[in-house]
Amino acid sequence: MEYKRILTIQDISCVGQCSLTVALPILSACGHETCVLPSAVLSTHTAGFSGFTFRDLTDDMPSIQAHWSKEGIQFDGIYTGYLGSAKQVGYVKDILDTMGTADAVKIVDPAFADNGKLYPIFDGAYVEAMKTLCPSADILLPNITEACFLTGVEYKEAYDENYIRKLLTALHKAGCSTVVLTGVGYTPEKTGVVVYENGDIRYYEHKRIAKGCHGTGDVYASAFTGALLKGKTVFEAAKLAADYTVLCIENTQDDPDHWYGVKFEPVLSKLINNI
Ligand code: PXL
Repeated sequence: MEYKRILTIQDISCVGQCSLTVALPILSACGHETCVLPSAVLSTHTAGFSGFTFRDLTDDMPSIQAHWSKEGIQFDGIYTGYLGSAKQVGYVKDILDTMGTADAVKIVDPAFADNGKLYPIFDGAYVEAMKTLCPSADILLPNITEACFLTGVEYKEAYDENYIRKLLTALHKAGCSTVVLTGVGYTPEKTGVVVYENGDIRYYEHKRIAKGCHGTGDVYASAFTGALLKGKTVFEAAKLAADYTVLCIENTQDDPDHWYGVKFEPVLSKLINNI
């Protein structure tokens, strides 16, 4: 049985079901050894809670990496998400470039914006730094907002296939080889993911659940990484992760008190069975 060692770099939001509290259980449940590098520690995530604490761990990164190098530690997969600062993006780029095994898979979820807007702690300098990270990724997992910030293409709420093709071409020019673009829907009832690989574009469409939920990007990226490292193709992993994310939203939508994340744990077995 394949047993891969994955490093995931993203924040710990102590409460809020996102980032490491989602990635670690999902990747472990998929059967991978999961190592973590926390980018920051927050009391909660920043989408809907006010007064959250934020401890930036940027300055710890070089010594952690140096220790791993001294120990000869390498990773079969490196998956990055929400990072702590523009300076940190430089350190993470070095980790992507140097800490993988010869055939390591590197997955970057830009995780800095949604619905046309940057998340609260980020600014233009952070976006510029993220542009330098893209060429170090084998697979980029942006939503449409992030793809627009990374390419300068105008953000649109309503669009057609030509617009999506333009975004993918612009991302490719920016150095992204394979792209899984999330949240692409052409009708009110459906949404889906577009996979851009070797110049080919494939679309997996599935039902759109009216209620948008926080943390679904992290659930999606973690399930995608877990499935890919289990030997699924990029398109198969994109599809499995989409189906799992829909299940997580369905499992949460009837509980108004659970506005801050999705109840992904009770349906994890469905993801594992499909992998
Ligand atoms: O789910 C993305 C995410 C991760 N981490 C933190 C966030 C968000 C989205 O807002 O605030 C801290």
